Amino acid sequence: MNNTPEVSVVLPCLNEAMTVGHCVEQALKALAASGLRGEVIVSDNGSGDGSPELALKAGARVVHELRRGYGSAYQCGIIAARAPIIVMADADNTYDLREIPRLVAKLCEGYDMVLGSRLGGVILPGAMPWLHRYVGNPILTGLLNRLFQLQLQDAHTGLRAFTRAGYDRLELRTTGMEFASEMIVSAGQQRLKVAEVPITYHPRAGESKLKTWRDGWRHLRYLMLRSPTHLFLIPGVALVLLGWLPLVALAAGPLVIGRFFFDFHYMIAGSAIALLGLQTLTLGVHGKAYLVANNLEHPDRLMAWLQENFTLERGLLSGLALLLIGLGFGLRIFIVWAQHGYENLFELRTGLVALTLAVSGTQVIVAALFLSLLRIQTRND
Ligand SMILES: Nc1nc2c(ncn2[C@@H]2O[C@H](COP(=O)(O)OP(=O)(O)OP(=O)(O)O)[C@@H](O)[C@H]2O)c(=O)[nH]1
Ligand SMILES: [Mg+2]
Repeated sequence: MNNTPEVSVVLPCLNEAMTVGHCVEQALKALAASGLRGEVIVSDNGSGDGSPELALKAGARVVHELRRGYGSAYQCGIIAARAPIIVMADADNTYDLREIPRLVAKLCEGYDMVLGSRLGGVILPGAMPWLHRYVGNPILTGLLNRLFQLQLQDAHTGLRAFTRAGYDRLELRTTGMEFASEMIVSAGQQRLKVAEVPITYHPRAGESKLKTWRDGWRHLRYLMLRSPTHLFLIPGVALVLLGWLPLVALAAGPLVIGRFFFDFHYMIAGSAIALLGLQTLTLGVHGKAYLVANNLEHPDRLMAWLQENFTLERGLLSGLALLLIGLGFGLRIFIVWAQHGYENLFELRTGLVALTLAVSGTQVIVAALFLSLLRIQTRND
């Protein structure tokens, strides 16, 4: 008889003595009732309340992870799972584990991952604080959808089913609660087929391990860092354009628009903004290259285009060209000054354009070198 489980249910557990035994039993019963060979793995993190013993008694396999954190616990538990289908859920009675077979059935329709949607299902009174229900979860899910072109109702649900093969493609590595975000972001990047099914969320027994502000920030921080396009590239391009606007518009002389008089002060600010923008923009390119090099992102159109066209040599040459144009303007100032007997130098406008071009050129040279360094890593990988 084949004893290999078809479904592994992984429950992370940190001091859930009140509920973990019930969760294990409920999961095992639900699997048996729908004719699925299953196992339950409880991933403990040094609970001091006897949770591991209770889990064991209820029929679970218990694994112990030394590194603290929700993500660490899952990584350890999922490594120990033996089935080709894995279900993750909390050990706190908030998810009705009798819903597991529904998620598995949906997965078997050909998906790589199925999420139990609380926001698209039922949230029982007292199950979710209003700050999470109406602020945290919708904002973080909305942001995630926007940044990574997804259309999910509830990205932070803890009840999920996925295939082992799909999971292995994600190469997840975060240790805290942001693991839940990482899984979704990576699933999007790896083009996993994801579906949602409505579920019911129940009030928790025992103390919550979720710290609203600490964990909310960990999610937000993670989402931002995985999207250099929004964090760096778009603001960088906007700043470069904003900075060059006064540099170009006022290069020939002051402008009067209505009651307003615009002079070189705006060019000084413009120069600083343009340089800051270019720096931010190049950080964005480097950030994207880093994600590609570490298999956290597939090269998009921009990165493919840069890979094709922005070789180190071309980067160095374009940077050098900008630097030389800047120096050329500088030389012109010097010549004009010399022609006037080195007196009364006031070439601020040209000077600012020259300075901005020369520094931008240098920055492009340095950025091209650094991008190449990141690409060496890509090739080695
Ligand atoms: N092993 C381990 N388990 C953890 C850790 N942090 C949380 N858990 C477990 O992960 C599950 C989710 O944590 P919860 O505190 O329920 O967080 P939540 O579901 O987002 O918040 P609530 O809605 O308040 O339940 C629970 O089963 C916890 O026991 C940890 O550091 N280590
Ligand atoms: Mg919970």
